[in-house]
Amino acid sequence: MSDKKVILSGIQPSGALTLGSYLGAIKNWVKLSDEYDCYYMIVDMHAITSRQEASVLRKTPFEQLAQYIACGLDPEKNTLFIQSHVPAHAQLAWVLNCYTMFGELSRMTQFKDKSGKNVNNINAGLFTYPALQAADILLYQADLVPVGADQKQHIELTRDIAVRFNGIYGDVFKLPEPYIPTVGARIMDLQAPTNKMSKSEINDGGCILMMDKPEDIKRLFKRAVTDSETCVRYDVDNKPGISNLMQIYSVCTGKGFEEIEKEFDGKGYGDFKLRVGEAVVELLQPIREEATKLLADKAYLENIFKNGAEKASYVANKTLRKVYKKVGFIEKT
Ligand code: AQP
Repeated sequence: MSDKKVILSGIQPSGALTLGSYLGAIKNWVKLSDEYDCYYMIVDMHAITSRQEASVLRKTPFEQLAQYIACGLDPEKNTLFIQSHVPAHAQLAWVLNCYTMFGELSRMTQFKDKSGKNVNNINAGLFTYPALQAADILLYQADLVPVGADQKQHIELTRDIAVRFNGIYGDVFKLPEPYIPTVGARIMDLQAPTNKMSKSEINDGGCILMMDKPEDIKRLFKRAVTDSETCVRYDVDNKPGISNLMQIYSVCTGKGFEEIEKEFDGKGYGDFKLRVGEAVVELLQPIREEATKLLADKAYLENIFKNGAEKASYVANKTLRKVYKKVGFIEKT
């Protein structure tokens, strides 16, 4: 067992990965993977809180894994696995559901958003999603959870659940901290820049997929919504479109907002959008090529899932055994 701190994060296979998934999550995962003991999941159990097409769900995790690796996540260094391959997630989630309050879940912004958008499928899983997410995190005694800004509330609830459980049974769970990138934590839709770029809500022309072709990426940036001024300036409230493009450009190039403002001083939006599109293409092109190669070898990807699940199960089952014992469940002989 390594004495490195533990990181856990995951992405739902609820659609093809977007530029938002990459800049808000995976790019940071790669940065953290030298320093930490990292568990990165494909959270299929979370994905079915919205209706998924089974035939698509059978494929997406492979595409997602190929893209994780192509982004630089080394499967030898990181534990890459599918959530449903480790039954301890469902088992601990049930226990934690019994230590999570109805009122707490009712206050979750994501539940309110998603139930509001999907009135025909407000299922119990959508409501108790944060308890499953708490199980995901607490099973691995994670120190840090890299997430986008929209997930902060769920991590806070995870801590509250852990504090409640530890208060009754002693120190069972480590309290995790969210790790939210300063730039890139919320990449917005290019056509509706006050909405998050989202893989399951693809607005026409608003979403860049990681596997999009260079010419399509450039075209979508050319069409991105801006404002009636002509000056490249960071101001989220009054210039959400330009500010979003600046965020994207900043994460792609490592340049700060002031530097970007100077670079495009006196130039029109056309030049700026062209340059942002090119920067995104430079970033995504090698990933797309590598992911396409990896996807051709399904056996290789299956093997990574198998090894990842074994490694994850070993750690997760240790925590689960402790929890079962604490609550008074009789050990199976
Ligand atoms: N647009 C984004 N900007 C920054 N971060 C983002 N993330 C997702 N979209 C953006 C971060 O990626 C991680 C995994 O998210 P997820 O796929 O599990 O769920 P999500 O946040 O609900 O992502 P989507 O794309 O919006 O999925 P759907 O449409 O299925 O709900 C999280 O850390 C998230 O913050």
